[in-house]
Amino acid sequence: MAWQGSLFDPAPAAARLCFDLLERDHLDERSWLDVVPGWVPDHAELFDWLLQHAPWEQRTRRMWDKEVLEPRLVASFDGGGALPRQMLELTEPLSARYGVVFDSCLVNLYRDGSDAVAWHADTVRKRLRDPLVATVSLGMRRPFLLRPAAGGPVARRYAPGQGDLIVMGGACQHDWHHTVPRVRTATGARMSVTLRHSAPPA
Ligand SMILES: O=C(O)CCC(=O)C(=O)O
Repeated sequence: MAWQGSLFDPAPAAARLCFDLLERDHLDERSWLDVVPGWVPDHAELFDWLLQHAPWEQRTRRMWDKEVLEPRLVASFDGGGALPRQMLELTEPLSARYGVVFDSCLVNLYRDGSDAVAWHADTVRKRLRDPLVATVSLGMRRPFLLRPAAGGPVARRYAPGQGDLIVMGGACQHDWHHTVPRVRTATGARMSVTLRHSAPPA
């Protein structure tokens, strides 16, 4: 594939996988977002490794009476076997900090500005109350927006990329929706490494 992580600018200087720069954004009294800029300083290497080694798939979606291509590629490490070392390096510090075992990983590749994901909340909310969803963004910065699930205007606009970490927590998956919208100009690809847990906190 033609995309390369090393084409992107370096991330802001931060200690690797360290939470010192973490800031919590309270969306409301029940929901929050933790943001750590440059959590993975060697994001370009991880981007390139995933591009080469992740089990990429082009999934389809049923829309009305038609099967349509999802506008992104996805790769699932769904806990059927042990996660690869590169993923465990991410899940172990997250599990230690948040007190849940992050045991599955879905990676999304937005090849250009026409790849996107529509407004939604993650389906893990149907199985777990107040699930945590951690996302490491690699490559190009793309808008990441949030709005109340009940409707209303966009309440938050982030632009994660280059190793930034965002953790959605509290009631975020119940009360809020998020999206990575299409953008007319995107000069490179973005990857999101999304990490989830399958059991509630011990
Ligand atoms: O790419 C992202 O940051 C969000 C991905 C997402 O929401 C999903 O795959 O459910």
